[in-house]
Amino acid sequence: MFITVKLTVLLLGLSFCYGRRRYHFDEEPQPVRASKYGSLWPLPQAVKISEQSFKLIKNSFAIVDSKESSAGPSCSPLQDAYYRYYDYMFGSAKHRGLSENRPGGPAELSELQVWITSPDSECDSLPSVSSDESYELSVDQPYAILKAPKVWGALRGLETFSQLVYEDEYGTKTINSTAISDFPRFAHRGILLDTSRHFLPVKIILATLETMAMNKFNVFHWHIVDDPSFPYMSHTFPQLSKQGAYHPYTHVYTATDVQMVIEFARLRGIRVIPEFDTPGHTESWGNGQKDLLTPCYSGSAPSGSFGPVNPILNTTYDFMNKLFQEISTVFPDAYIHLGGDEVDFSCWKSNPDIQKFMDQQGFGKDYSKLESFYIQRLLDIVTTTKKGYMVWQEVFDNGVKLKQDTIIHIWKGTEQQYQNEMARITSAGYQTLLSTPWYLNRVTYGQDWLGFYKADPQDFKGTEAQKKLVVGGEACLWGEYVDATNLTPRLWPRASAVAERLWSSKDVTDINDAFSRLSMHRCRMVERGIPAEPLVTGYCTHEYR
Ligand code: CP6
Repeated sequence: MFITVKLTVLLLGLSFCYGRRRYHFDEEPQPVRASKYGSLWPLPQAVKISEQSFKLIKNSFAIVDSKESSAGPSCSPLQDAYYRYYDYMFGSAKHRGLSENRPGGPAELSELQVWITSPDSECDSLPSVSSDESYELSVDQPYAILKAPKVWGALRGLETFSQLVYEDEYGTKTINSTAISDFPRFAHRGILLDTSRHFLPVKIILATLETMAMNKFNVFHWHIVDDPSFPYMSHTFPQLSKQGAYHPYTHVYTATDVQMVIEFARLRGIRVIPEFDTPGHTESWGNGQKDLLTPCYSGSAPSGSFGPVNPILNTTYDFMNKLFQEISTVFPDAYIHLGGDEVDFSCWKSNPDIQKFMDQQGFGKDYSKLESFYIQRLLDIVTTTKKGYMVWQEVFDNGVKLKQDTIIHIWKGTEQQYQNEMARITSAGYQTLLSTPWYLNRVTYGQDWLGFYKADPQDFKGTEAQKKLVVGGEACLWGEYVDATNLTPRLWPRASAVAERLWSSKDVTDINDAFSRLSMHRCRMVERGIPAEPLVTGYCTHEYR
């Protein structure tokens, strides 16, 4: 239920100005009006903003634990976030003389009290797919209160609180009396980064995690290795990155790097799910691991090139066993992504040993049966690590037997095709995750955020029970044409459109309202130092510098 009161003076601080003319959307040209929800993004489930406003004064405002909170000064995700959000709210505040004490100005709000209501705050835990991210925020006198069962909800609520703060016409930090009750629509809201096509320095991964938190994303899908390079430094198989990375020392992720990424993400309520994609997309693995890949043949002799992982050798499975034992301890999340996409059969077809094996197994000429044979054995290995797994859709399409808690990740097809795929997967009782409409590496001219925004992961033919099996979605930034120079503006604010689709209520579909809020949200990211690209013509009050 949304009860709202008209706002008058809001939106001055973080304004994106529309100037003298109308902006024309693809379909329906309409004048752009400021949203009654200010710059909130993604829009909370229930918002009530009143006209009464309070001022926030840098030197007297504080974010504190409430007396009743189950979290205290040793709760690192909260203490860290208090500093972060204090800086975001006041960092750019210039000293503006006596404006804060002008006569007739608003009353002061001096505290935000944060109250973790459940006995176990989960301060020292890792976020998971079942983490409670709900919160309730009340901004009123004498102090604002943020109530959340767990730290994860408090983190989301702190971001929301910071989004309510704006500068009034005197430059005073101001917040309106507000009541918000909020929770995510989907539990899995991810970003995929590809660190194989181009190496991404840890610094830009951390900057992406920081921006993800501003957009309430909660999963970093780390497509860490692929054909062109193997930057993951394995302690069991050091040759993999020595021979397979673009550079053995400068273009690798050490154990310390990986731990840093995981802890930085945890402090923001973000899970890190690594993907070690096999049996295809493994060219770089072959450099450091003899006999792992299938030798391709040209006629009766090996051609010198290699194909997918060789599925007919026991040594392959010994290797996978040891590697996934390591991965399952280095990456603490309960899930690992096992890939399984785009396996090219031509090399397998050319190899006489593989042909013989196909005959022995009775696979005939159906190479998807060989692929399934491999994946089945890999799944058995990963099951011994007690992890859940995610796989790309081909694994389901090929009829591999999957554990019931497997998450099937949809990445291809037209709208019609991916919606049919979602119907098939969920009617078989599996959980699913959508990426097809959210390939942010694809660029077109114009406002392509609209297309990302309009896609809805529950728009397919199915029962309510089937719709519940949709765990969420991921925006993908494949790395062929992306490195640290262009990653950030390619991701933001286009990924923000996906963020709102995955967090907010299904009926949040007003394009004009979204445009207004997203323009301001984008300016806020710019103000926070993130070079997020513009949606269309216009300007920010505080431009990027
Ligand atoms: N790499 C891997 C890729 C892609 C996939 N897997 C991909 C395919 C088509 C497009 C974009 C990315 N680059 N390992 C498919 C999941 Cl358009």
